[in-house]
Amino acid sequence: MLRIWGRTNSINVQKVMWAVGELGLDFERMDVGGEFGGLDSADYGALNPNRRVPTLQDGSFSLWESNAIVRYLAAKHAAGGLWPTEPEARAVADQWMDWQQTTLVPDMRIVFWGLVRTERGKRDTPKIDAAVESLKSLWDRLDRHLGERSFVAGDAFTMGDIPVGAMCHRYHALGVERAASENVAAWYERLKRRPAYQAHVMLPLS
Ligand SMILES: N[C@@H](CCC(=O)N[C@@H](CS)C(=O)NCC(=O)O)C(=O)O
Repeated sequence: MLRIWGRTNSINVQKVMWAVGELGLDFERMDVGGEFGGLDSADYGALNPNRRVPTLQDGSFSLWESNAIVRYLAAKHAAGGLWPTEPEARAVADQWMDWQQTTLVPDMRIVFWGLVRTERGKRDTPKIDAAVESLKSLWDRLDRHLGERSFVAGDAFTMGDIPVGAMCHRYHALGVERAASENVAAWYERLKRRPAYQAHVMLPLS
């Protein structure tokens, strides 16, 4: 059985849990990180030297980095489905997975930490406002891409939808001003109909 280490309110854990849910795999999840602590132990450090969540254990194999875990699970259990076998579709899925980590995360982190994890009086409002503005044009890039396809890598749901899809729920839940982004909105509605998204991603912000 798979073991996933990480608290449910971590977006990076949510990506992995969503993938596990889509694949219908048996799992046990261990609450570590955030208020649960546990990342400083020697045993956890041996599994994940970054001391972050998530970490996956699959038998004697362990893996960290959420997007790498999603790719691993998809390749192992759903080649031709969640893991596209056609090279161009897989590359496009990979592209948007990397884009989420490298391009979307910095501004999303500023807004999420600023509004959800920082007391009102201590917020750096100009910095948060600038990130909110920047996010409009970032999400617009995905909006233009989704104008020509139903999902990130084509007309079927794949691993490429998972990192940006998890972040999309968080973006909407933050309640900040967003651009119209009609294609993102329609795609988000499609994601919201997926039981694994409802179970593992559509959780209250905390
Ligand atoms: N790039 C890593 C980032 C991992 C990361 O920063 N995780 C955060 C939670 S989203 C964490 O472990 N924070 C410390 C904690 O939970 O105590 C990944 O995608 O897995």
